[in-house]
This record gives sequence, C-alpha cells and structure tokens, in this order.
Amino acid sequence: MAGLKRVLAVHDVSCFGKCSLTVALPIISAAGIETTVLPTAVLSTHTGGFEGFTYRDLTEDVMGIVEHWQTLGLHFDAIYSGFLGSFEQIDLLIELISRLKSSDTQVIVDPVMADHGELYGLFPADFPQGIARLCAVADVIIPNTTEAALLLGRDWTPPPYDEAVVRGLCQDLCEELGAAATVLTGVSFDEEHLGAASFEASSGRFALAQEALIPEMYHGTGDVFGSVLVAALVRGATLAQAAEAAVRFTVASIARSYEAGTDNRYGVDFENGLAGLVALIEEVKAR
Ligand code: PXL
Repeated sequence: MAGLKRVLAVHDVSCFGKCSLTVALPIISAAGIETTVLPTAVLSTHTGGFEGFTYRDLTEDVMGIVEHWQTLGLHFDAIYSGFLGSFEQIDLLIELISRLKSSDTQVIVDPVMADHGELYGLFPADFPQGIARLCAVADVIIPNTTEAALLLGRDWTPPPYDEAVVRGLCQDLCEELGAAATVLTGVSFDEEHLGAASFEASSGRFALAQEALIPEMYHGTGDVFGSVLVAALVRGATLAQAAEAAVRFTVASIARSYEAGTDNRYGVDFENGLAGLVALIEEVKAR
C-alpha cells in the first residue's frame, strides 16, 4: 500500500466555534490524509460575532517551526492556508511556501478576509493588497465573492449573478493575481441555489457546482469547504470534481445544523459527514 499523502494546514486555532484548524484537521484526516498543522494564532473563539475573545499571536514561532521541518526534509502534497492575522504573517507564508513546496506540492490559498460585502473589522483597508501577493504564489485560490471583489479592487454586488459574469470574474482573478486556478464560493444564479464556480487558467475549463440553498448563514463554512476541496484534490480529483465534493459536503453540514437550530456562530455539523467523506469524494471522482 502506498504511504499516506501529507497536507500542511496553516491556519489559526479558534478554540471554540469550529473553523480554521479545528475544521481542517479532522476533515483532511478523515479523508485518509496525514495532516501537519502550523497554528498561526490561538484565539478563545473566532472573531465572527463573539465579543471579548482572546488572541495569542504565534508569528514569532512560525519560522523556527519551518526551519526545523527543513532539517527533516518533509514532503507535502499540499499546503493549505486560511485566516492570517497580519501583513507579517502574509510575508511569512510566502516565505514558508518557497521553503517547503516541492515540484508536486499543490498550494491552496483561502484569502480569508471578508464576507457579505465587508472586509472583516480587524483588517486594515489595504489588507487585500497583501493577500493578493499571497494569491500570486497559489495553484488554487478559493475566495468568496466579496474577497474576489476586494482582490480585484472592484465593487461587490450581492447574488444572484449572471453566469458570464462569474466566468469572467474567475478568469480575471487568475489573470490579474497570477493564481493557476480559482474556486469561487458563494455563487448563485437564482434564489433557490448556492454553490461554487471553478476555473483553470491553463485549460480554460469552467465548471459549476450548485445545491439547494439553505436560508441561513453559518460561521466556518468556508473552512469546511476549503478542507474538503484540499482533501479531494490530494486524493486525485480534478478541480471541478473537488469543488463539487466540497459543495455537497458543506451543504449537507449546513442542513444538519439548520435542522438542529444551532447558533450560527458555533459552526456547522461537519462531524456527522466525516464517516462518508471518502465515499463522497470517490463517488464524485468516478463520474
Ligand atoms: O473561518 C475563517 C476564520 C478563521 N479564523 C478566525 C476568524 C475567521 C473568520 O472570521 O475570525 C479567527
């Protein structure tokens, strides 16, 4: 049997509220992939809707960890980054990627910084320019539509969208930022569906994955989506297949939390999808 594939997940640890590493680690592991973690900060909760959260910045620890790993000659099949707290962390991540990436490492960057037309309050107005530099070294970027607009310096418009506009947006993100591929989340064309669009610059391949819309927003869904996308890519799915698996898994997680009436800030019930995750990815791959 071939050895395990290995992903490096670089995110914060939000101790309560299911997002970032507390989502990436269980999901990617459940997909049968070894998950190395690099926590960039430790917070009592994520920053979405909680007051008075603690924030321990771990910027100073990052390079020491990377340098130790370099002495071990570790190989990563993918590097997956999410929430970053400062320009310094963005620069560190670019350096980390250049040191730890091999020729076959897929670099997946989630430019976590905004949602619903607004940059998160803790970031300065020029943060998108910093994140854009990070996107330039990515194989796949996974912005939501607000992040896409900020990265391109455009105004955000709420969904529903026109398919040609979404395709153009994905193409512009690749061309203007330099990323090889884009998976755009929060894409809908009518009031009843929501999902993602994917675009690969090299082939020009554009695909959509849509599911029934659940009329409630939950925190951490972007990280659930990103983690499944990374897991599926590392398991050999195409970009379009990985986006489809990620949409289906995320929507099913949202549906369970909606059914249970869970507080939106507490994250979604991805746990009850973990046992079926490998089967879902393999089913989507077989199509
Ligand atoms: O889910 C993205 C995320 C991750 N980590 C922290 C956050 C957020 C989004 O708000 O606040 C700390």
